[in-house]
Amino acid sequence: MHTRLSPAVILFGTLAFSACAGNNQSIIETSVAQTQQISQLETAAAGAAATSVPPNPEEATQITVVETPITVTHVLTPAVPSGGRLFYDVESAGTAPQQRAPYGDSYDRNLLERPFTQEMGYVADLDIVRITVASDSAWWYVSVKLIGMDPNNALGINYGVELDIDRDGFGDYIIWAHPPYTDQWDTAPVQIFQDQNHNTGGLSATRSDAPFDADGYETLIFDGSLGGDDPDMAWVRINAGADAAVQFAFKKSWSGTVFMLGVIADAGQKDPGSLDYVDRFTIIEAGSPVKENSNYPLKELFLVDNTCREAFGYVSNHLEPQSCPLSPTPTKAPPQPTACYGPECCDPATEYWSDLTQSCETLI
Ligand SMILES: [Ca+2]
Ligand SMILES: [Ca+2]
Ligand SMILES: [Ca+2]
Ligand SMILES: [Ca+2]
Repeated sequence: MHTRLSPAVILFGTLAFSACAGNNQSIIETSVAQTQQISQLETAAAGAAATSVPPNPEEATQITVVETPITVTHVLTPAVPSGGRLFYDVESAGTAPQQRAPYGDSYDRNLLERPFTQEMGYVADLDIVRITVASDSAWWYVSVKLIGMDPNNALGINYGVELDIDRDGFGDYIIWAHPPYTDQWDTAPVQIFQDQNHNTGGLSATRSDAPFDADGYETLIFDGSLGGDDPDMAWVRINAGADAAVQFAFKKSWSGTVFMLGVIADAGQKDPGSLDYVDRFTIIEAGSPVKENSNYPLKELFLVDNTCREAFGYVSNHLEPQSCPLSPTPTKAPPQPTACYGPECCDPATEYWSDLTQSCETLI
């Protein structure tokens, strides 16, 4: 159970008016609850309308805002996840001294690797490294490993989990957490927004449609600080383990068990109604964190990192828009002694090692 102060507006109205009828003047006070007197006043005012003096606006109405506590009582609390499936994001720690991301910023695919300020200052607490998704009978758990250790960074970082239920590349829900965070499961920092009019991907989930005006995830369906019909839908905590700088839990009974899932860390735009950000800014406006890109450095879109979307509850063909690439299939065949495998096999002048594909990829 937690208690929050939430603004509840209580009106103590003091309605005063001056009505002149010849030399007569009357001032009548009433409260909002005294509706009968208000009615009488309105009748009197109407009768004197021809000769009334307009009320002084400063004296006409007094509004007092009183904060009353809202108590949220929980029924079901997440447990401690174990196991789960991993997927990875590019990390920029190694290249941060050169004020650049190594790669991993594929603008048309809505894949952002921008844990940098607009001046290309690196923010480790924004840099997603890997995601672990686990479940039990009641919950999905999403653990986010960051390079940094302080999700309560003074920049104010929102962390989000995007769910694409029908796997069309247009996100359908975002579980959106805001600081301050604690190491205890809490719903108060969590909201869930839904896209009800299918425009989180703009016109296409596979390209930047900027400049495109849309409302992203526009509908708030859960606010953990207020409770609601189900006060237990989504939770967050921090520092839950080496791979869980930020950890989410959300109810299976709400989300179902089939979706694509991606994660975002955001200290820049911080606006679910503007996702996908690649549809708000052209690549020229947004800039690039990759030095080999002609749009380097970052410009309008910065302080944000996100992941590809991994499939859960079904067998993916990895062709879904915004999906993670196919991971190499584990094989029991012994490694070929002459085969070169690993980052040391890449030509540093033209290639980089990809944790996603487990192979050398050509620098863009
Ligand atoms: Ca990253
Ligand atoms: Ca969708
Ligand atoms: Ca798009
Ligand atoms: Ca929308």
